[in-house]
Amino acid sequence: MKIIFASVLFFATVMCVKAQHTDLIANSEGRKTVSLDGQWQTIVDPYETGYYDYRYQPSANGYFKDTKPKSKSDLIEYDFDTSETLAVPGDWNTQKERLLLYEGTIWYKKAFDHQKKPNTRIFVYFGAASYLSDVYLNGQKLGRHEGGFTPFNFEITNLVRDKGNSLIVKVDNKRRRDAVPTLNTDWWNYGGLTREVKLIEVPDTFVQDYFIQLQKGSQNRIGGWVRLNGGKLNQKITVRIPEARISQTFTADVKGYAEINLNADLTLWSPNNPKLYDVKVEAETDQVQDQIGFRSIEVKGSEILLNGKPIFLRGVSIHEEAPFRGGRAHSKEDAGTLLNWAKELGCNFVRLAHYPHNETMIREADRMGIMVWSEIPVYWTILWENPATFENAQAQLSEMIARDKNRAAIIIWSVANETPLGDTRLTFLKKLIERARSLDSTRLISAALERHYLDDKKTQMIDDPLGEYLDVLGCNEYVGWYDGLPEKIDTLDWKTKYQKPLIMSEFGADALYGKHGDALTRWSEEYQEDLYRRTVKMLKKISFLRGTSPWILMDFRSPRRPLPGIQDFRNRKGLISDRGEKKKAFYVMQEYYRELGAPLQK
Ligand code: GCB
Repeated sequence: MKIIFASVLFFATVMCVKAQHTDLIANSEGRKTVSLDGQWQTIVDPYETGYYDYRYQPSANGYFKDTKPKSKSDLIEYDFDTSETLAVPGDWNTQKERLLLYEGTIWYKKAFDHQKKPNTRIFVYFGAASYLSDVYLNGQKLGRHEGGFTPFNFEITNLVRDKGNSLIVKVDNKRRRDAVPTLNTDWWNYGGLTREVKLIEVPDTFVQDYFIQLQKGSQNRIGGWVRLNGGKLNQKITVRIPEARISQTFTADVKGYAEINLNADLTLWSPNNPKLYDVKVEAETDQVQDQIGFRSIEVKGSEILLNGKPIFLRGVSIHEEAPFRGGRAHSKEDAGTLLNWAKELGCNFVRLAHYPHNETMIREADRMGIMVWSEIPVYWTILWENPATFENAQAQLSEMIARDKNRAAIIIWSVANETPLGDTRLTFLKKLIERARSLDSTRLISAALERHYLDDKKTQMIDDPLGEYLDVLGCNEYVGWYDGLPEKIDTLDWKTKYQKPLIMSEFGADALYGKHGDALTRWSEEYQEDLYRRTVKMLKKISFLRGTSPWILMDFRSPRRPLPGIQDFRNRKGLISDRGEKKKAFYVMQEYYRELGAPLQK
């Protein structure tokens, strides 16, 4: 009987892997937090011995129990406290040479004390963990999170102790066919607790989330909502923007939800003047503060309008890879280096490929006045027909929007990159677009599509049926690199079936910094430079072009790129090497952006 009870309990606590984590606490930055960053004890577990028993059944006494021998005869085959450590935040691959190519499970443990104050609730918040995480506190499972690039949190109010807490996370970065992304990509599969981990302390009833932006199409009317979580939901909520002399009170309904609607006379956010306001959301039991910019973004025919005026998006694509040291970028310094390079290039826009980047990057873009395209890793050939794959993609999309919906810098949500035409794919992506629009009606939706040739062998046609559902067309093209030699670029005409703006979301060529040759020598800076020259000429002729984000700002690691002495497992399409050296093509693009009105930078 005891055994049955114990195993039922075990099933409920350990096996309940579907346990939903609490909805995201928006703006973890503006809260009372305790950082858990630093060194964590870790156990590398390629066979998942800490999770499954020898019959490959989930074990009741896995590593998450963090058990210590009670006597000298006890058999315990692991010990976090004498195991090696890894830094958090940080990918594991670049911290230890033998982990560079590791794909599997690593267990992380952090011990901490926490004196909980009366009438407060505590959450543990993860900026991101790549890719699949099972989280335990003091031997109890908090839940599971899937997806390597979005934040999640769990409530630990009733589990946390004053002293000696053991927080354990099993992080597994094995690639899977049904995952998002799927098995093959063109970037490194960095694993680990790649972003910050913290405790967030809030009052019993707290402001869980809010959406405060200009209403679609308006430059003087703020719309949105505030949502409370807790036992006292029916409260008064005041939204204050002191600098704009705004203070308006709303009442949350019984579900803790209040709709926001107010007139505002604001200095609008733009690349020339990235004005952010201090915004306070004050409920009776809690208050939060954020810095929010206000701007409108719309399309009209093939124009993109920022604050009602046509704009050209002078962009560049960026991976979340750290300059100089390599590995996943996560710090303010990483963001500063990458975004300052983009500014130097003449950018007012960046495409943050191919997954949501860290929050610091978005907040820096907000402060620096750089518009952002943010996307989810629905990349190449996802399992379109698999419902769980869809749920996963939709969750990643929702978490991306939940975190960044108040950032003026973000103007575009992108749902996919270079996905193959087909009915199941179209249905999948249409549903994602519907979801994005239902969560955020104020921003533009795009996807990076492909083009095809018409019979004349020179017309590049963009008529992907998905185009009908997008606000802005994105198109990746590699004429002159994967498709012919650069002179082919001179012959092309561009057409689209849709009366919509186009962003050339990728083009480029690999060049090893310092390798010279003539313009037909692959991997040379001159080849890349020539390809950029010809591409810029071509771009100038596309009447519906409203933006470009060449591939890519900086060289990045990729297992698809083995060529010795040249690639050495790096995609070399950067305009800048991973050591910060600018290639010749950088200056071609800089010149083009100057002609398009980019201000001179240092
Ligand atoms: C693409 C992909 C990008 C690759 C790039 C390349 O089309 O979207 O992820 O890295 O091409 O270099 O081949």
